[in-house]
Amino acid sequence: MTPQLSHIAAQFATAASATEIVPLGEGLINDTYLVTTAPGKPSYVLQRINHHIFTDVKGLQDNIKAVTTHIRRKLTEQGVDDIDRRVLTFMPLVTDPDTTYYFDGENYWRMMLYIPRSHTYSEVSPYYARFAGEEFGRFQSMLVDLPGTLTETIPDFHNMEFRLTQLREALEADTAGRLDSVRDIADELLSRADAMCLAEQLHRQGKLPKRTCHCDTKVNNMLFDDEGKVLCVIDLDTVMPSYIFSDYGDFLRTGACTAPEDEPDTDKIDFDMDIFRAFTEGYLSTAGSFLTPVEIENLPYAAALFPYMQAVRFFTDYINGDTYYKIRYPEHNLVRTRAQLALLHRIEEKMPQMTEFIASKMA
Ligand code: GN1
Ligand code: MG
Repeated sequence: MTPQLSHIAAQFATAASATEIVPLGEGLINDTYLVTTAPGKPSYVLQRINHHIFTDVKGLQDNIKAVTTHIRRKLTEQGVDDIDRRVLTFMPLVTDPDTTYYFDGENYWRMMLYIPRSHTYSEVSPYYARFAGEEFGRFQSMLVDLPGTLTETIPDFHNMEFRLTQLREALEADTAGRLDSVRDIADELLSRADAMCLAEQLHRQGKLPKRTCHCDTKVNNMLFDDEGKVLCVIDLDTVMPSYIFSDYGDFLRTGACTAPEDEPDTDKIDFDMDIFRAFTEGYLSTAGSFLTPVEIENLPYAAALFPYMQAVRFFTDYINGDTYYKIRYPEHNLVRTRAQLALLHRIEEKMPQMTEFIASKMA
């Protein structure tokens, strides 16, 4: 535990002071630590917010407050008894009960209650995928009547047209001089550009609404209890208005993929239809009541869109010289890109089956 970290932890109004602070999780953007305090007292999660990416930290924390307060109220109305395990609790500053972040002159920090006896997984079985689908659908449905509008913490975050503009700019500049050796990937990505911007096209035609979405529904952004039941959704940084495709598609990108998102051996990458079916069934059971026919019929497109968008984002970062995502080795973003493209290919083969399954559920 460095003196700097314990000094930061001490800025927050917690039940007891830190005795141990160790790194936690594997996020690609923020730095996360588990803070242990005295025996019998709660533990906490301390996070350094990447403010180069989340430039409006106040707006970010205001969003999170609006969302967690709203969900807390809904759970209370529903008579749920273990509310502190079902929604995140952010700690205020010792000096200011209305502020949930601390600026140390260089970095922004926040702290939340650690939910004991909780687990995250990087893979799920079909059995748990069903619970995950139900929970993300429930999360979206609880936020359907969220008063006011949320800030787009990262503007145009899941806007495919914008992500392609960033890619084209990166290719044009070729800052790191890497384009020559990977031109085939650039060509493949650009050849699908128009088809993959369907969501923006539908939105402009007034056929696709924006709703409050989580926008980072990777499988490891969900907490499960000891019995494997879903407790709650975590990592609320990107909760913002988006198309429901975001949450549906990004879960399947990681949850239904048979390998990690940076698997170097693309032969190991497949799209697991059992997980697809279980997740989709769960999702439709809780979100089906508010989804429109256009949203439902384009769920297979959503499943393809997110590996594609992630390939575009990883590749853009590779071309830019790795300025956005944390990398563990020089070619990491390129390996990630290839893995996402391989997954996209597997998904494209299975889209007719997906369409058929969804139609059968809605019949
Ligand atoms: C980032 O920080 P993390 O790992 O939860 C990224 C997501 C990507 C994901 C890919 C703010 O999420 O959009 O899908 O990496 N978050 C941001 O693993 O860019
Ligand atoms: Mg995360």
